[in-house]
Amino acid sequence: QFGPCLNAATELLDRWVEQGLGDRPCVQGAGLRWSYAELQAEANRIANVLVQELGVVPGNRVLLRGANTPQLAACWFAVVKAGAIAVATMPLLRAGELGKVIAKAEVSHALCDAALADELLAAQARHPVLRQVCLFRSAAPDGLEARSARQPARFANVDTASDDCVLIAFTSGTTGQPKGTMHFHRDVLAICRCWPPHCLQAGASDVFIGSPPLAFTFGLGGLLLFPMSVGASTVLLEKASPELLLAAIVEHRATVCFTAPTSYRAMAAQVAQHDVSCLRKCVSAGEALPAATRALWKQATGIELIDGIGATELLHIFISHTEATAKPGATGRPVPGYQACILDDAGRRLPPGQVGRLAVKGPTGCRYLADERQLQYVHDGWNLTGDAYLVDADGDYVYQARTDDMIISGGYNIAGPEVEAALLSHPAVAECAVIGVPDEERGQLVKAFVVLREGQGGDVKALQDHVKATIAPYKYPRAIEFRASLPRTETGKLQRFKLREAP
Ligand code: 3SK
Repeated sequence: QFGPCLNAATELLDRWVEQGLGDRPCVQGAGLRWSYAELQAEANRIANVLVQELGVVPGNRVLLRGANTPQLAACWFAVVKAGAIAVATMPLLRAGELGKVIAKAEVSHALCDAALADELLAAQARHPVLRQVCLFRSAAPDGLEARSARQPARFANVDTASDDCVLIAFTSGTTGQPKGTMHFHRDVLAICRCWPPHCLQAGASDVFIGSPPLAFTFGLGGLLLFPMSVGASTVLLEKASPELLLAAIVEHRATVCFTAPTSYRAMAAQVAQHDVSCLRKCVSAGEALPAATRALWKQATGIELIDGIGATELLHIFISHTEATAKPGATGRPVPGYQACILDDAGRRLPPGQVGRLAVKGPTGCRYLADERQLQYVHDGWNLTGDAYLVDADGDYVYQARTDDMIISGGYNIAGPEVEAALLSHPAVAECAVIGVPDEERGQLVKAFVVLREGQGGDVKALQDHVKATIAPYKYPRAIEFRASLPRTETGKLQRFKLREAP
């Protein structure tokens, strides 16, 4: 475990420079390539700006807003060094959503990419609690670059306690109601010591790349904390559509990729035209991985996806397999350091084979910021993640659905994602979402929303027959609607609640 005084930036960044390894490549993107020493110098200068010019004191909440760039990474470490709390926000948030974050987290300062300033300034006008906004990637005389150029490249990190808060990560989950989750310095280091050494096994020569924003803890861990915890380098992409991600993998000879199942599915269709022989580890999280997507990626690249389930509330992945132990359809086992079990609605443990609520305990856990939903999430020290799982005969955890995505139709319990996986194994289907809609006769009716692959026609009966032939026939979608796209969060999660609101 960790001692009482600890600053996560000392462990993840400064340590390498102190060990004489400052020249190692650390972070690249947006036309920049910084070594560990260069990132440290940038972060130190920004920390000096925060403290000396903007009046930040330990415990202040500093909102960070920007696409994935080395500058955003430097801002993140500057806030941590200054003993302040980084409030991560998704780049696509609008003024109204930013306002909720500012009010809830009592944000006093913000570092914002100049290209994304308008919505933040509009939010600031309505929330004067946000006293100072400083823009980076800006040529303005009071911009962060001009200010930091005047500051020394040395900074003595604030001597924070290991259980001082360092990060408030917001999650809207799949319901649209944002919640702030608080994480300590020790949590940031704990996630680097649990999943990566056991399930990823990356080393200093690896080059990490991927699509999740640093504002999403999947991206913060996978694209910043984990590479830096082993002295590796990372490529931060401002835009990471599947096409751009594939091209960037080739350009940077990336070896470790983090992205969501939908992105692997889209990349698999194009990968034959690219030399991705550099890739050695591919991590899928953010959403349940359909077996068909695992198979597609393996067929296209020879690489077994490392699947995992994490949660913003627990900071990162807590159940996962390695690529050596991967089993189609199963997420894996509790990551060393974490325990898991399956509970019924009354909180009793269920035996293998029975579907219930996933409960998780470990070095990280849910601490909602001023939110009574804490009472629903944590019981007796167990975090109830909102996922329905079963443990199979081998002891592997098998995802069924979000607990609110279980469909009860004609007396049967049907997991929407299982029907989605069956539909996805049909060659005409690019994407799909399955929900339960009210039905007089059956209670709920299984309804699928399907996005077709280019050039494919929508044949409802063919898709229904395909599902009936793939899984138990009673699960087939009795209603199918074709759509051009599906509602997703910025992190790629399906927003089934939006389909439920207006099915
Ligand atoms: O949302 C998730 O599934 C997730 C996965 C990995 C790390 C963090 C998160 C929030």
